[in-house]
Amino acid sequence: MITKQAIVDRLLNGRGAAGGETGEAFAPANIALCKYWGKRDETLNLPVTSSLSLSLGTLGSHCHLRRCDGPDRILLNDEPLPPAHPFVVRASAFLDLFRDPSGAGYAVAATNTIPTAAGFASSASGFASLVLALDQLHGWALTRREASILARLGSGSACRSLWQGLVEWHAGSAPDGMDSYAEPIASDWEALRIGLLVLEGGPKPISSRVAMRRTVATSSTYATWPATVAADMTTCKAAIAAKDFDRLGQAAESNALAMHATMMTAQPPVLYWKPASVAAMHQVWQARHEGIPLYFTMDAGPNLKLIFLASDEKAVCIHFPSLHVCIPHPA
Ligand code: 2P0
Repeated sequence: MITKQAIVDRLLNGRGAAGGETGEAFAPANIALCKYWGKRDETLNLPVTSSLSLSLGTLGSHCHLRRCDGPDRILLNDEPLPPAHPFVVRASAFLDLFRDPSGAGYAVAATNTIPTAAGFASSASGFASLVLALDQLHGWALTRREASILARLGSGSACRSLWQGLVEWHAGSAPDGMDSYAEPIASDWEALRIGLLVLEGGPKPISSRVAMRRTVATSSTYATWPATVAADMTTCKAAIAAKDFDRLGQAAESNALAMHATMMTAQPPVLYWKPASVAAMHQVWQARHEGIPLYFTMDAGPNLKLIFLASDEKAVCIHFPSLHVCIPHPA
């Protein structure tokens, strides 16, 4: 088995002469239009399939970093977290991969601009911003591809949070994952919009990591998932090249529903949907029936994300007044 430490040591070998006192970075959150659901390597977060995402613009994570004496000190949204907090345990285990030989700690101040009460995951932007801040602090001069590989070791979807806009994560096939990284999809499609529809906050009944593992191990329909994603990726990329919004929206919505279908057929089943989620899906379909090109996607939670074009924002917000609209390519 290849360890995370082996990958980090190989990537950072001989680097770090020009470090500074602090590191500071922002990374946007991202929402997948073609989902990452299932790992071929649990240690290195290597996915079964490629995936494709859209960033949330100014919604994401800021990370400020410096060295400190003693154990790591972690502030989340200005609140000091106790050492046993799950966020501290996960962040410190990741920071262990990069620590100076002295074993000194890191003082991390993480601030999420994504509404935390809304139940939207911020681990992707959190790990991406942490890697960029570590790069500054240590002076590694990482390429974005190398940063993407390191962010993946923290959380799979974090490898897509190094860029704004449309991003593809190449699944790769190498056992060490050096060919499993993300990169932006060249596109000047500035009219794309994504909206967050908050239906329920609160903690998830089951983490996406656990649900993913259970789906791969037990779902009676998971065998069809890789071919479904491959076809949806091809459709989405062709739709992006042609700026064919309906084709993109249809493939993204269908991909999200197919992912949820693999969870529902796991044992025991995983169903993140709540009555309000289903009601919102019907509302999206009704809006579409009325002529508004509007599509949804859904992740490991009950909330929906709506995809539409800037020209339809007013009409969409009449149907969904509480929608938080994001511009994936902020100025
Ligand atoms: C995605 N999700 O593509 C999919 C769709 C959730 C549903 O990536 O175990 O937090 O850290 O690699 O990245 C959430 O999974 O999982 C996720 P780990 P991660 O956005």
